[in-house]
Amino acid sequence: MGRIDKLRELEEEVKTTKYNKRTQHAVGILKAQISRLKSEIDLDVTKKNSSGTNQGYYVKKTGDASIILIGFPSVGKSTLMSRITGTYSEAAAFAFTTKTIIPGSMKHKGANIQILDVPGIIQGASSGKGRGREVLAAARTCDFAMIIVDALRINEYDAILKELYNVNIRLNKRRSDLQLIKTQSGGINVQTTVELTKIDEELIKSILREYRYINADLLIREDIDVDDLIDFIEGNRKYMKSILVVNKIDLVTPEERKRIEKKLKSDISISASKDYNVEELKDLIIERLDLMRIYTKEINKKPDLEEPIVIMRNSKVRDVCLSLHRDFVDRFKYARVWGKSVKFKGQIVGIDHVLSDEDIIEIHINR
Ligand SMILES: Nc1nc2c(ncn2[C@@H]2O[C@H](COP(=O)(O)OP(=O)(O)OP(=O)(O)O)[C@@H](O)[C@H]2O)c(=O)[nH]1
Ligand SMILES: [Mg+2]
Repeated sequence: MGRIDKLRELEEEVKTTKYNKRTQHAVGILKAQISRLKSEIDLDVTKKNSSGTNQGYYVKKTGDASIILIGFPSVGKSTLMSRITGTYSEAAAFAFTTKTIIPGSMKHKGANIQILDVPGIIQGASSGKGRGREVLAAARTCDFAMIIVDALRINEYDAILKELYNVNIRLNKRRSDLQLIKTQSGGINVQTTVELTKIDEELIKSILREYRYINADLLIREDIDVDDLIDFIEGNRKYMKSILVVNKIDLVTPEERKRIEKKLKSDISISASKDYNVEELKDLIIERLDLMRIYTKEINKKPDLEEPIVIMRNSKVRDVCLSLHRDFVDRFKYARVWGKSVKFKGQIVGIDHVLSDEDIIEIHINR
């Protein structure tokens, strides 16, 4: 049996197994097997693609952060794109109007945000339907996902989440706080600092064995489930933040709007074509992106307080270096920092120092 058939078979088995205490163990192991198989298949696809058959989309990153618009066809992605960036992207009443990635930039509150308008995705996108794989691959390179749902077709939301999950994108989560170290002998040891309510030690060990761990120490610091553990072991998951936008809110009654917002727990309702709530959406994007401003200063000069570098919150000195010039990382000696991230004014820090909003930085490099 080919790997794809095997994958289908395992997925079917999970689907048809009633989940309860008794089957929990078996389902956990099946999930690990599925995940491993998927990674193997993905690796093959990547290898094939890099040999030149299918390059996918490549978009140069510009600006302080990038956001991808994700939604089914005709939900209004391009209409919104044109509205918030000033870059025209064709919109029309039929599906798959947008056929490639169209980048635009949204300037708001001092930040310059790249927005990618992309073809709509549909159910099965992650396994290659439509332009699904390319779009989802592009999503992985972005900092943020804006999920757009049509107010008249809100049932599509679950399908989108599923497709994103299938390509290993995890929304509004972070990698679990675990520590896994291969050892020479002694089997698998599991240590926990919290009570585990969703997975037991036996299952943890079985899953690790699926991944060919024979001797290892695992330290668990939070109440994880099977999926969290698999995500951790696989390590190739993309954790990204997202905003859920309901568009075309002009087409529903106020009562219906309330019902939708409650059901989806959406972040904002807008009308891209009627320009309703679009400014509020722009504010929300900036707020959720969690950006910070870093001022640079040359040695023996005053800092430039006019034009900060805008960068993701919790970025390191390294990220500032990268945004200035690639060379700065290789030639980095040390940096001096003034501001909230340091104890003393002009404190000397290394390249992995985490900066705070409105810090001033002076970078010293080897000449
Ligand atoms: N009533 C209403 N119609 C809208 C709104 N936003 C977009 N539309 C219409 O919805 C249709 C589809 O809009 P597009 O912007 O092309 O949608 P899209 O998501 O980019 O579609 P694809 O590129 O095919 O994936 C167009 O006819 C738009 O005019 C809205 O807020 N209200
Ligand atoms: Mg479009």
